[in-house]
This record gives sequence, structure tokens and C-alpha cells, in this order.
Amino acid sequence: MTSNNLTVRNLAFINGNYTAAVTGKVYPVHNPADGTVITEVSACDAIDVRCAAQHARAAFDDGRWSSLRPSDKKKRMLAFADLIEANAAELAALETRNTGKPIRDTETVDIPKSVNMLRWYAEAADKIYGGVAPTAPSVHAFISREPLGVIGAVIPWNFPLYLAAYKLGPALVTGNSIVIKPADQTPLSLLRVAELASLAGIPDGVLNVVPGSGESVGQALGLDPDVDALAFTGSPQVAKRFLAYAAESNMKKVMIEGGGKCANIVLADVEDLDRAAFDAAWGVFFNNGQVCSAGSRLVVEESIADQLIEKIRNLTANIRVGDPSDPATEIGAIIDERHLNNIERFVRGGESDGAILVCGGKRLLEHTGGWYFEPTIFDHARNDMDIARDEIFGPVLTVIRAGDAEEAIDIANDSQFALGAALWTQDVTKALKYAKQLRAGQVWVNNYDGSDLTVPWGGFRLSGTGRDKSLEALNEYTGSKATWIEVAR
Ligand code: TAP
Repeated sequence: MTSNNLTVRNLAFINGNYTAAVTGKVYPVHNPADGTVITEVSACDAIDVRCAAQHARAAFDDGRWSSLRPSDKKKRMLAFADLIEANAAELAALETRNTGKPIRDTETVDIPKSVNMLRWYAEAADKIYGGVAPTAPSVHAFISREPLGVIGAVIPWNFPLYLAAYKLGPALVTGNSIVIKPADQTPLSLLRVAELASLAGIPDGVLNVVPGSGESVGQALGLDPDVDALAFTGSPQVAKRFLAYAAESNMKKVMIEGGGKCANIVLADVEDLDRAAFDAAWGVFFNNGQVCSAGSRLVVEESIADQLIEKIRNLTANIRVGDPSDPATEIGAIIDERHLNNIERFVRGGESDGAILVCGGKRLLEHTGGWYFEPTIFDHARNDMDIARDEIFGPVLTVIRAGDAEEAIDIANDSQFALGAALWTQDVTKALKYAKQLRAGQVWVNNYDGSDLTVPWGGFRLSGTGRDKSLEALNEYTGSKATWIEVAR
């Protein structure tokens, strides 16, 4: 099916075929830029999940993928990445249409990073070694890493293809089969790349994509007896549901990448205030703040607060918000109207709690039919306000002023989340001391949100339990197995 030269797939992808939901039900998928319906996608439910999980189980058990030579898996995974790259322009346009993200971001971030991620893990396929334990000489005990079996993956809408690649890369190269549920708002890029996986030689049943709501498809995956492990990225509220599903069913392993309310701490001795201001602005406004690691709490030492906030306000005034398909656009649309309402509710709450609105705070471009919001800054917030405690997941910066560095660290750590935290200082002693004290899966010193696929990614507390990216992710999708061979008595 083609819509304005984009290949739009709107059926589930199960056992190598595009398949309608058993009930025949569909639901509309929208373009956040103008609110129009792009297509109607299969609204799958538990029956479809069961079917996909059984095919994934069969594929795993008969070894059509799990028993391939690692070098063969590598070849096919590299071909998969190559095919995504060959279709990058179309996929970027599709991702922009479906998410409201600026085309400049989908072209330079979402699609190329997904390709890199898959390629990096493909390269790892034939570099995973086991070990031999230092037991008594009469015994040979070797330790190997075994695939877990069938992985259920559930992902959010903010980076639909890229976050899918976080799961697909390490899950597939280690020999697992996978059933993946995209967020209901954003199934299109993943449904399109499923057929590219087949073309690349990934056997039928190994990669299945089942679109539909969390309450039906997500829950069914969480409870399915054939699913051995669940890889989830999303909110802590839903993550807790998956822990409960695992407990109620087969005690499947649950890997969680939860949310964040990251603190970006700027101390008075910061060396480059312009750079800190730039990173503070883009650390929260990139992708409309719909980023788990958004620097949504700016904790700044009082003595430089006015100066820093003025710089961020000036940068914010020049951000181009608008049509995501325009290459000049820097911030596009919010994912849907419900989320836009949610962001607006937080902003009104911030005002009534007594935080001072520096700029923004309103909807934009309503005549387009799309869902836009002004980049917004609150000053003089307290850390007990909802705008400082909850993940808004929108373009809202909450500034909290601290009397000194110690107070800034206390404020940063006083959160239910622990995903990332940044610290700006030119004093190496403070950098080392406070980086150690900050409770977060990632600590950035004199930068915001540094990351690379070679470095593990994840958090503590409600921010999650698993680690994506890097070789550590390979451990998440495998279990260690000990084989004990008695060689002499
Ligand atoms: P959620 O509402 O948690 O949804 C995530 C996924 O879970 C969606 O596919 C959703 O399905 C599904 N789901 C919803 N309710 C479910 C249920 N009862 N049972 C099973 N599955 C269910 O998150 P979101 O709003 O899409 O995404 C934003 C969240 O993701 C934020 O908290 C953000 O911080 C987090 N996030 C974290 C990271 C990392 S790396 N830590 C990265 C990106 C995003 P439907 O929406 O289709 O119904």
C-alpha cells in the first residue's frame, strides 16, 4: 500500500507474512503534524499474540535461527542493516509522518542510529565466547551463554525504530526469536522493516511484529507462556504491570527501561556558561522533551541562575517549531492530543503551585490540526512540585535554584527516578566527588546526555532494571549455563 510514495504496511507481521488481526479489527494511526489519519492498522489482541508466540517458539525450538552458525547470523543481520540503510530516506519520511519528529532528526538520528545499532550487534554475533571454570583437575566445567528463547518486546512511541533496534540487535544475534509490540501510535516503521528482515534472510517466525493496544497485545505478551523474557521500554506504571504479568504467568525475566526526571546541575564555577546553556536548552527540548533522558530539572547555583536562565531563554526564543517535514524545523509535533493535554495540565499545575513561567506555556499552530506546544521554562520551582517530580515528557524545563553545590546534589538525588544526571564544574575534585554521589545510571560531566552504543544504558530506582546497548545487553538476552564434565575419578 502506498501513500504519497511511502510504503505503509498496516497488517501484523507473523511468521514471515503480513496478516490481518483474527478479529479483523483495525484502528486509525495519525500524523501528529496535522491530525489526519495515515492508515488503519490491525488492532491485534491476545489471539494474535498467541499465534505469533507459538511461531516464535517453533522457530526457536527447531533451530532455524538459534542453531545457525554465528557467522551466518552475522551475515544476515548485516544484510538487514544494509536494507534499512538502502531505504533510509523513505523510512525517515515515514517516521516523521508517524511521530511528528522533524525530518532533520529522523534523517540524522533515528534511522542512521538504528542501522548502526543493528550493524554493531551483527558484528558481535561471532565474538561471544564462553569460559572454563577453575575447578579441580578431575572436572571440566565450562560456561556458555544460551539464548533465552522467545523474547517479548514492548516499546514506546518516542523513538519507534531506534528503540526497537535496541532490542532487536542483541536479542537476535544471540539466537532468540522475538515478538515485538510497537506503541499503538507508531507502528509504521517497524511494520515496514519486518519485511526487510525477511528479505535479509532472517527466517520466518524469528521476528514478529504485533500492533495493537497495551491493554490487549502488551498484556497478552506479558502473560504468554511461550514468552521467556520481556524487554520493556516505557513508563514505570506499565513496567510494574509487566512485573505482575511475569509473576502471574511463567516468571519470565523482565528487563525494564523506565522513565527519567534527570537533573542537570550547573555549579557557579562552570567554565563555559554558553555551552551549559546550549546543552540545557537542547537537553530538554530535543524531540519535544519526549525523551527519557531529557534534562527536565535544571538545578543551578543561585549566584549564576539569572545569567544562565537568560541565556537559555534567548536560545529558546529562536527555536523553530513547526511542520516536521520542513528541513528547517527544529521541534515538530507532540505525539497525540491526549499527551498534549497532559503536558498542558502539568504547565497549569506548575503555575498554580507558584513556579514562575519564564517563557512558553501555550499550544501552538492549532490551525494546522496538529499538536504543538511552545518550549516552556519555569523558574523558582521547588523540588516538591509536580513539575519537578513527575516525568512530563514534553518541552518543559523546570529550574530549581540551589544555595550551594551540596544542596544541588541533594535536590538531584531526591527523585523516584535515577536514569541520568549532569554536572557542570571546572573543579576536577568536585566533578569526581559529586559524580560519585549522584544516583543515576549515567552521569555526564560538562556535557549533557553523552551516549554511544558502546556504553551501557539504563537506570536505577523507577528508571529500570535492565541495560541496553554495549556488550552488556548481550548478557540481558542470554543466560549462563554451566556444563560439568567429570573427566577422571
Ligand atoms: P507507556 O505508556 O509505558 O507505554 C509503553 C508501551 O507499553 C506501549 O507499547 C504501550 O502500549 C504498552 N502498554 C501500555 N499499557 C500497557 C499494559 N497495561 N500492559 C502492557 N503493555 C502496556 O509509555 P509511553 O507513554 O509509550 O512512552 C513514554 C515512556 O517511555 C516514558 O516514561 C519514558 O521515559 C519511557 N522511555 C524510557 C526510555 C529509557 S531508555 N529508559 C526510553 C524511551 C522512553 P500502547 O501505548 O500501544 O497502548
